[in-house]
Amino acid sequence: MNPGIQKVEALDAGHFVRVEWEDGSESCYPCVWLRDNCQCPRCFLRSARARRLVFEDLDVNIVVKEIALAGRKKISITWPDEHASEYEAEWLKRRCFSEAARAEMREDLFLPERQYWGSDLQLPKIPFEEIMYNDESAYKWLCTLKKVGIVLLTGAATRQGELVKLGHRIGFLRLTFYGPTWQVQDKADANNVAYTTGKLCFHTDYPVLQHPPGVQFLHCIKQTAAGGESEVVDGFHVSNKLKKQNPQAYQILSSTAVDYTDVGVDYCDFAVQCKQRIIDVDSRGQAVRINYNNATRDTVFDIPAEKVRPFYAALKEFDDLLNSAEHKFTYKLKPGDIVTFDNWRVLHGRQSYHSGSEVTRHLEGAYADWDVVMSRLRLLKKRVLNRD
Ligand code: OGA
Ligand code: NM2
Ligand code: ZN
Ligand code: ZN
Repeated sequence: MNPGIQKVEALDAGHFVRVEWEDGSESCYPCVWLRDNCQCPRCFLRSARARRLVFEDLDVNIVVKEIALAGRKKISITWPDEHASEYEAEWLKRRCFSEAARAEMREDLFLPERQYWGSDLQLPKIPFEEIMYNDESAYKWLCTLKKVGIVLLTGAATRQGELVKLGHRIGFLRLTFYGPTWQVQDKADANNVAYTTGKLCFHTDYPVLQHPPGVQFLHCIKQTAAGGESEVVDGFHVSNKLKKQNPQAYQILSSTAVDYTDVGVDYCDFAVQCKQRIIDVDSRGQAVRINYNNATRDTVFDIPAEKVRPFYAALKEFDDLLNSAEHKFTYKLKPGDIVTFDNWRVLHGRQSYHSGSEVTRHLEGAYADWDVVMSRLRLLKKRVLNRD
Protein backbone atom coordinates (compact mmCIF):
# COMPACT_ATOMS: atom_id res chain seq x y z
CA MET A 1 0.00 0.00 0.00
CA ASN A 2 0.92 3.66 0.09
CA PRO A 3 3.75 4.69 2.38
CA GLY A 4 3.15 6.81 5.44
CA ILE A 5 4.97 10.04 6.22
CA GLN A 6 8.24 9.95 8.10
CA LYS A 7 8.83 13.63 8.52
CA VAL A 8 7.58 17.06 7.38
CA GLU A 9 9.34 20.39 7.36
CA ALA A 10 8.95 23.87 5.92
CA LEU A 11 11.69 24.99 3.52
CA ASP A 12 12.69 28.16 1.69
CA ALA A 13 11.39 30.58 4.36
CA GLY A 14 8.11 28.68 4.54
CA HIS A 15 7.37 28.75 0.81
CA PHE A 16 7.72 24.97 0.47
CA VAL A 17 6.75 21.92 2.49
CA ARG A 18 9.03 18.93 2.24
CA VAL A 19 7.60 15.49 2.96
CA GLU A 20 9.81 12.51 3.71
CA TRP A 21 8.04 9.22 3.06
CA GLU A 22 8.55 5.98 4.96
CA ASP A 23 9.99 4.37 1.85
CA GLY A 24 12.80 6.93 1.83
CA SER A 25 11.51 9.03 -1.08
CA GLU A 26 10.58 12.68 -0.70
CA SER A 27 8.16 15.21 -2.18
CA CYS A 28 8.13 19.00 -2.17
CA TYR A 29 4.92 21.02 -2.24
CA PRO A 30 4.71 24.79 -2.88
CA CYS A 31 2.73 26.48 -0.09
CA VAL A 32 0.64 28.57 -2.45
CA TRP A 33 -0.58 25.30 -4.01
CA LEU A 34 -1.23 23.75 -0.59
CA ARG A 35 -3.28 26.75 0.56
CA ASP A 36 -5.12 26.84 -2.78
CA ASN A 37 -6.06 23.19 -2.33
CA CYS A 38 -7.14 23.23 1.29
CA GLN A 39 -9.76 20.49 1.61
CA CYS A 40 -11.73 22.01 4.49
CA PRO A 41 -15.47 22.65 3.95
CA ARG A 42 -14.91 26.40 3.70
CA CYS A 43 -12.39 26.02 0.89
CA PHE A 44 -13.72 22.92 -0.86
CA LEU A 45 -17.27 21.83 -1.74
CA ARG A 46 -17.21 18.07 -1.24
CA SER A 47 -20.52 17.39 -3.00
CA ALA A 48 -19.16 18.95 -6.20
CA ARG A 49 -15.54 17.97 -5.57
CA ALA A 50 -14.71 21.55 -6.51
CA ARG A 51 -12.88 24.53 -5.08
CA ARG A 52 -15.00 27.04 -3.18
CA LEU A 53 -12.06 29.28 -2.43
CA VAL A 54 -12.13 32.29 -4.74
CA PHE A 55 -8.86 33.33 -6.28
CA GLU A 56 -9.06 36.85 -4.83
CA ASP A 57 -8.81 35.32 -1.36
CA LEU A 58 -5.59 33.47 -2.13
CA ASP A 59 -2.33 35.11 -1.05
CA VAL A 60 0.08 33.93 -3.75
CA ASN A 61 3.05 34.72 -1.47
CA ILE A 62 1.69 32.72 1.47
CA VAL A 63 4.08 30.89 3.84
CA VAL A 64 3.29 28.31 6.54
CA LYS A 65 3.07 29.42 10.15
CA GLU A 66 3.06 25.96 11.73
CA ILE A 67 3.30 22.48 10.37
CA ALA A 68 2.74 19.16 12.12
CA LEU A 69 2.57 15.47 11.36
CA ALA A 70 -0.62 13.76 12.54
CA GLY A 71 0.04 10.05 12.90
CA ARG A 72 2.02 9.38 9.68
CA LYS A 73 -1.09 9.53 7.49
CA LYS A 74 -1.87 13.21 7.61
CA ILE A 75 -0.20 16.61 7.88
CA SER A 76 -1.74 19.75 9.34
CA ILE A 77 -0.77 23.28 8.49
CA THR A 78 -1.68 26.51 10.22
CA TRP A 79 -1.52 29.57 8.00
CA PRO A 80 -0.60 33.12 9.18
CA ASP A 81 -4.31 34.08 9.42
CA GLU A 82 -4.88 30.99 11.67
CA HIS A 83 -6.77 29.11 8.94
CA ALA A 84 -6.05 25.39 9.40
CA SER A 85 -5.63 22.84 6.60
CA GLU A 86 -5.19 19.08 6.65
CA TYR A 87 -3.82 16.87 3.88
CA GLU A 88 -3.98 13.07 3.71
CA ALA A 89 -0.74 11.21 2.90
CA GLU A 90 -2.27 9.30 0.01
CA TRP A 91 -3.79 12.46 -1.48
CA LEU A 92 -0.41 14.20 -1.27
CA LYS A 93 1.51 11.26 -2.71
CA ARG A 94 -0.65 11.17 -5.84
CA ARG A 95 -0.07 14.90 -6.33
CA CYS A 96 3.70 14.81 -5.91
CA PHE A 97 5.38 17.30 -8.26
CA SER A 98 8.26 15.06 -9.35
CA GLU A 99 8.54 14.37 -13.09
CA ALA A 100 7.89 10.65 -12.53
CA ALA A 101 4.80 11.16 -10.37
CA ARG A 102 3.36 13.68 -12.80
CA ALA A 103 3.96 11.33 -15.73
CA GLU A 104 2.17 8.57 -13.83
CA MET A 105 -0.82 10.82 -13.12
CA ARG A 106 -0.88 11.96 -16.76
CA GLU A 107 -1.00 8.35 -17.92
CA ASP A 108 -3.73 7.49 -15.45
CA LEU A 109 -5.94 10.42 -16.48
CA PHE A 110 -5.35 10.63 -20.23
CA LEU A 111 -4.02 7.24 -21.43
CA PRO A 112 -1.66 8.94 -23.91
CA GLU A 113 0.00 5.70 -25.07
CA ARG A 114 -0.37 5.08 -28.80
CA GLN A 115 0.32 2.06 -30.97
CA TYR A 116 1.04 3.10 -34.51
CA TRP A 117 0.11 0.80 -37.37
CA GLY A 118 0.18 0.41 -41.13
CA SER A 119 -1.05 -2.27 -43.54
CA ASP A 120 -0.05 -4.80 -40.85
CA LEU A 121 -2.94 -3.69 -38.59
CA GLN A 122 -4.53 -6.55 -36.68
CA LEU A 123 -7.99 -5.00 -36.57
CA PRO A 124 -9.15 -5.38 -32.94
CA LYS A 125 -12.57 -7.07 -32.73
CA ILE A 126 -15.00 -7.41 -29.82
CA PRO A 127 -18.61 -8.70 -29.91
CA PHE A 128 -21.12 -5.81 -29.64
CA GLU A 129 -23.11 -7.74 -27.01
CA GLU A 130 -20.06 -7.98 -24.77
CA ILE A 131 -19.26 -4.30 -24.64
CA MET A 132 -22.95 -3.53 -24.04
CA TYR A 133 -23.32 -5.81 -21.01
CA ASN A 134 -19.85 -6.38 -19.63
CA ASP A 135 -17.87 -3.54 -18.06
CA GLU A 136 -14.52 -5.23 -18.54
CA SER A 137 -15.17 -5.64 -22.27
CA ALA A 138 -16.39 -2.06 -22.53
CA TYR A 139 -13.23 -0.89 -20.74
CA LYS A 140 -11.08 -2.92 -23.11
CA TRP A 141 -12.98 -1.52 -26.10
CA LEU A 142 -12.38 2.11 -25.08
CA CYS A 143 -8.73 1.54 -24.07
CA THR A 144 -8.05 -0.01 -27.46
CA LEU A 145 -9.95 2.74 -29.24
CA LYS A 146 -7.67 5.25 -27.53
CA LYS A 147 -4.45 3.33 -28.04
CA VAL A 148 -4.88 1.83 -31.52
CA GLY A 149 -7.52 4.25 -32.84
CA ILE A 150 -9.89 1.63 -34.25
CA VAL A 151 -11.99 -1.27 -32.95
CA LEU A 152 -14.55 -3.37 -34.80
CA LEU A 153 -17.64 -4.38 -32.84
CA THR A 154 -19.26 -7.47 -34.32
CA GLY A 155 -22.65 -9.15 -34.29
CA ALA A 156 -24.96 -6.16 -33.84
CA ALA A 157 -28.51 -6.41 -35.16
CA THR A 158 -28.87 -5.42 -38.82
CA ARG A 159 -31.36 -2.65 -38.24
CA GLN A 160 -31.23 1.04 -37.41
CA GLY A 161 -31.04 2.02 -33.76
CA GLU A 162 -28.00 0.07 -32.56
CA LEU A 163 -25.88 3.23 -32.47
CA VAL A 164 -28.42 5.00 -30.28
CA LYS A 165 -27.98 2.10 -27.83
CA LEU A 166 -24.20 2.43 -28.11
CA GLY A 167 -24.60 6.15 -27.41
CA HIS A 168 -26.48 5.37 -24.20
CA ARG A 169 -23.70 2.97 -23.23
CA ILE A 170 -21.09 5.73 -23.28
CA GLY A 171 -23.38 8.62 -22.32
CA PHE A 172 -24.63 10.44 -25.37
CA LEU A 173 -23.92 10.95 -29.06
CA ARG A 174 -22.86 14.18 -30.71
CA LEU A 175 -25.62 15.89 -32.64
CA THR A 176 -24.59 17.53 -35.93
CA PHE A 177 -26.38 19.09 -38.89
CA TYR A 178 -26.69 15.57 -40.37
CA GLY A 179 -28.83 14.49 -37.43
CA PRO A 180 -28.35 12.47 -34.20
CA THR A 181 -27.45 9.49 -36.41
CA TRP A 182 -27.24 9.54 -40.21
CA GLN A 183 -27.82 7.11 -43.05
CA VAL A 184 -24.95 6.50 -45.47
CA GLN A 185 -26.60 5.31 -48.68
CA ASP A 186 -27.04 6.46 -52.25
CA LYS A 187 -29.48 9.35 -52.21
CA ALA A 188 -31.04 11.47 -54.94
CA ASP A 189 -29.73 15.05 -54.79
CA ALA A 190 -27.23 13.99 -52.13
CA ASN A 191 -26.32 16.81 -49.73
CA ASN A 192 -22.91 15.15 -49.11
CA VAL A 193 -20.56 13.12 -51.32
CA ALA A 194 -20.79 10.31 -48.75
CA TYR A 195 -24.43 9.84 -49.80
CA THR A 196 -23.51 8.70 -53.33
CA THR A 197 -21.98 5.46 -54.65
CA GLY A 198 -18.69 7.21 -55.44
CA LYS A 199 -15.25 6.50 -54.04
CA LEU A 200 -14.40 8.42 -50.87
CA CYS A 201 -10.69 9.16 -50.69
CA PHE A 202 -9.03 9.20 -47.27
CA HIS A 203 -10.68 11.79 -45.05
CA THR A 204 -11.58 12.69 -41.52
CA ASP A 205 -15.24 13.56 -41.01
CA TYR A 206 -16.44 17.07 -40.46
CA PRO A 207 -13.32 19.28 -40.43
CA VAL A 208 -15.76 22.08 -41.25
CA LEU A 209 -16.78 22.09 -37.59
CA GLN A 210 -14.58 24.12 -35.23
CA HIS A 211 -14.45 21.07 -32.93
CA PRO A 212 -14.67 18.04 -35.25
CA PRO A 213 -16.23 14.88 -33.74
CA GLY A 214 -13.53 12.91 -31.93
CA VAL A 215 -15.01 9.46 -32.40
CA GLN A 216 -17.01 7.98 -35.26
CA PHE A 217 -19.25 4.91 -35.40
CA LEU A 218 -20.31 3.26 -38.68
CA HIS A 219 -22.81 0.42 -38.40
CA CYS A 220 -23.16 -1.78 -41.47
CA ILE A 221 -26.82 -2.65 -42.00
CA LYS A 222 -26.55 -3.73 -45.63
CA GLN A 223 -23.45 -4.37 -47.74
CA THR A 224 -23.21 -4.44 -51.51
CA ALA A 225 -21.76 -7.54 -53.25
CA ALA A 226 -19.17 -5.75 -55.38
CA GLY A 227 -17.19 -2.72 -54.20
CA GLY A 228 -17.82 -0.60 -51.10
CA GLU A 229 -14.67 -1.85 -49.31
CA SER A 230 -13.40 0.28 -46.43
CA GLU A 231 -9.91 1.69 -46.06
CA VAL A 232 -8.23 3.16 -42.99
CA VAL A 233 -4.84 4.71 -42.31
CA ASP A 234 -3.12 5.89 -39.12
CA GLY A 235 -2.89 9.66 -39.65
CA PHE A 236 -0.49 10.22 -36.74
CA HIS A 237 1.88 7.52 -37.95
CA VAL A 238 1.83 8.97 -41.47
CA SER A 239 2.32 12.52 -40.12
CA ASN A 240 5.47 11.36 -38.32
CA LYS A 241 6.68 9.81 -41.57
CA LEU A 242 6.01 13.03 -43.46
CA LYS A 243 7.84 15.09 -40.85
CA LYS A 244 10.95 12.93 -41.34
CA GLN A 245 10.69 12.60 -45.10
CA ASN A 246 9.76 16.22 -45.90
CA PRO A 247 9.90 18.64 -42.95
CA GLN A 248 9.00 21.52 -45.25
CA ALA A 249 5.74 19.85 -46.34
CA TYR A 250 4.96 19.06 -42.69
CA GLN A 251 5.60 22.67 -41.76
CA ILE A 252 3.22 23.90 -44.49
CA LEU A 253 0.41 21.46 -43.60
CA SER A 254 0.73 22.15 -39.88
CA SER A 255 0.65 25.93 -40.29
CA THR A 256 -1.60 26.73 -43.28
CA ALA A 257 -5.23 27.49 -42.41
CA VAL A 258 -7.41 25.71 -44.98
CA ASP A 259 -10.96 26.90 -45.60
CA TYR A 260 -13.75 24.32 -45.32
CA THR A 261 -17.38 24.82 -46.29
CA ASP A 262 -20.64 22.89 -45.92
CA VAL A 263 -23.92 24.41 -47.06
CA GLY A 264 -27.24 22.59 -47.32
CA VAL A 265 -30.22 21.17 -45.49
CA ASP A 266 -30.49 18.01 -43.38
CA TYR A 267 -31.40 18.06 -39.66
CA CYS A 268 -31.93 21.76 -40.29
CA ASP A 269 -30.54 24.17 -42.86
CA PHE A 270 -26.86 25.00 -42.51
CA ALA A 271 -24.07 27.22 -43.87
CA VAL A 272 -20.94 26.14 -42.01
CA GLN A 273 -17.46 27.62 -42.62
CA CYS A 274 -14.23 26.93 -40.82
CA LYS A 275 -10.46 27.32 -41.09
CA GLN A 276 -8.41 24.29 -40.06
CA ARG A 277 -4.81 23.22 -40.36
CA ILE A 278 -4.68 19.80 -42.05
CA ILE A 279 -2.17 18.57 -39.45
CA ASP A 280 -2.94 20.15 -36.09
CA VAL A 281 0.06 19.97 -33.78
CA ASP A 282 0.72 20.53 -30.08
CA SER A 283 3.40 22.82 -28.63
CA ARG A 284 6.04 20.15 -29.34
CA GLY A 285 5.07 19.81 -33.00
CA GLN A 286 3.41 16.40 -32.51
CA ALA A 287 0.23 15.80 -34.55
CA VAL A 288 -2.86 15.81 -32.35
CA ARG A 289 -5.64 16.07 -34.93
CA ILE A 290 -5.94 15.55 -38.68
CA ASN A 291 -8.49 17.82 -40.36
CA TYR A 292 -8.74 16.66 -43.93
CA ASN A 293 -11.75 16.14 -46.15
CA ASN A 294 -11.11 16.86 -49.80
CA ALA A 295 -14.85 17.07 -50.51
CA THR A 296 -15.59 19.94 -48.16
CA ARG A 297 -12.31 21.82 -48.69
CA ASP A 298 -13.57 25.19 -49.88
CA THR A 299 -12.99 26.75 -53.31
CA VAL A 300 -12.26 29.88 -51.29
CA PHE A 301 -8.60 29.68 -50.23
CA ASP A 302 -7.55 32.55 -48.02
CA ILE A 303 -3.76 32.51 -48.53
CA PRO A 304 -1.49 34.62 -50.80
CA ALA A 305 -1.39 33.32 -54.41
CA GLU A 306 2.33 32.49 -54.31
CA LYS A 307 1.79 30.12 -51.39
CA VAL A 308 -0.88 28.08 -53.19
CA ARG A 309 1.32 25.80 -55.30
CA PRO A 310 3.69 24.93 -52.43
CA PHE A 311 0.61 24.07 -50.37
CA TYR A 312 -0.73 21.68 -53.04
CA ALA A 313 2.71 20.10 -53.38
CA ALA A 314 2.82 19.51 -49.61
CA LEU A 315 -0.69 18.04 -49.57
CA LYS A 316 0.26 15.76 -52.46
CA GLU A 317 3.18 14.38 -50.42
CA PHE A 318 0.88 13.71 -47.46
CA ASP A 319 -1.88 12.19 -49.60
CA ASP A 320 0.64 9.91 -51.37
CA LEU A 321 1.89 8.66 -48.00
CA LEU A 322 -1.68 8.05 -46.80
CA ASN A 323 -2.38 5.97 -49.89
CA SER A 324 0.87 4.00 -49.93
CA ALA A 325 0.38 0.23 -49.67
CA GLU A 326 2.68 0.24 -46.63
CA HIS A 327 0.31 2.45 -44.63
CA LYS A 328 -3.28 1.67 -45.58
CA PHE A 329 -5.41 -1.19 -44.35
CA THR A 330 -8.35 -2.47 -46.42
CA TYR A 331 -11.31 -4.49 -45.15
CA LYS A 332 -14.98 -4.92 -45.92
CA LEU A 333 -17.76 -4.33 -43.41
CA LYS A 334 -20.30 -7.12 -43.00
CA PRO A 335 -23.90 -6.55 -41.92
CA GLY A 336 -23.86 -6.38 -38.12
CA ASP A 337 -20.37 -4.86 -37.93
CA ILE A 338 -19.87 -1.52 -36.21
CA VAL A 339 -16.53 0.11 -36.85
CA THR A 340 -15.57 2.57 -34.10
CA PHE A 341 -12.58 4.84 -34.68
CA ASP A 342 -10.68 7.94 -33.62
CA ASN A 343 -11.83 10.54 -36.15
CA TRP A 344 -9.01 12.89 -35.05
CA ARG A 345 -6.38 10.31 -35.93
CA VAL A 346 -7.62 7.67 -38.35
CA LEU A 347 -8.48 8.70 -41.90
CA HIS A 348 -11.03 6.52 -43.62
CA GLY A 349 -12.25 5.97 -47.15
CA ARG A 350 -14.42 3.64 -49.17
CA GLN A 351 -14.29 2.18 -52.64
CA SER A 352 -17.05 3.02 -55.10
CA TYR A 353 -19.84 0.60 -55.85
CA HIS A 354 -22.53 0.29 -58.48
CA SER A 355 -25.67 2.33 -58.22
CA GLY A 356 -29.06 0.98 -59.08
CA SER A 357 -32.72 1.66 -58.41
CA GLU A 358 -32.48 -0.34 -55.19
CA VAL A 359 -30.43 0.53 -52.09
CA THR A 360 -27.74 -2.19 -51.96
CA ARG A 361 -25.55 -0.67 -49.25
CA HIS A 362 -26.61 1.02 -46.02
CA LEU A 363 -24.52 2.17 -43.08
CA GLU A 364 -25.87 4.08 -40.11
CA GLY A 365 -23.35 6.54 -38.69
CA ALA A 366 -22.97 8.57 -35.51
CA TYR A 367 -20.40 10.66 -33.68
CA ALA A 368 -19.27 11.03 -30.09
CA ASP A 369 -16.92 13.52 -28.47
CA TRP A 370 -13.67 12.33 -26.93
CA ASP A 371 -14.66 14.10 -23.68
CA VAL A 372 -17.67 11.79 -23.38
CA VAL A 373 -15.76 8.67 -24.40
CA MET A 374 -12.83 9.39 -22.05
CA SER A 375 -15.25 10.15 -19.22
CA ARG A 376 -16.88 6.71 -19.67
CA LEU A 377 -13.45 5.10 -19.95
CA ARG A 378 -12.34 6.61 -16.58
CA LEU A 379 -15.53 5.48 -14.86
CA LEU A 380 -15.22 1.96 -16.28
CA LYS A 381 -11.56 1.84 -15.27
CA LYS A 382 -12.46 2.77 -11.70
CA ARG A 383 -15.16 0.11 -11.58
CA VAL A 384 -13.15 -2.63 -13.28
CA LEU A 385 -9.98 -2.03 -11.28
CA ASN A 386 -12.17 -1.45 -8.18
CA ARG A 387 -10.45 1.70 -6.98
CA ASP A 388 -11.46 5.30 -6.35
C1 OGA B 1 -18.84 8.80 -44.45
C2 OGA B 1 -17.97 7.68 -44.81
C3 OGA B 1 -17.75 5.36 -45.35
C4 OGA B 1 -18.47 4.29 -46.12
O1 OGA B 1 -20.06 8.62 -44.53
O2 OGA B 1 -18.31 9.86 -44.08
O3 OGA B 1 -16.78 7.83 -44.76
O4 OGA B 1 -17.97 3.17 -46.10
N1 OGA B 1 -18.54 6.51 -45.18
O5 OGA B 1 -19.48 4.57 -46.74
N1 NM2 C 1 -21.60 12.74 -43.04
C1 NM2 C 1 -21.26 11.34 -43.26
O1 NM2 C 1 -16.96 16.05 -43.46
C2 NM2 C 1 -17.94 15.46 -43.90
O2 NM2 C 1 -18.78 16.03 -44.63
C3 NM2 C 1 -18.07 14.04 -43.59
C4 NM2 C 1 -20.43 13.59 -42.91
C5 NM2 C 1 -22.45 13.20 -44.16
C6 NM2 C 1 -22.37 12.84 -41.82
C7 NM2 C 1 -19.37 13.40 -43.95
ZN1 ZN D 1 -9.67 25.71 4.16
ZN1 ZN E 1 -16.42 9.67 -43.55
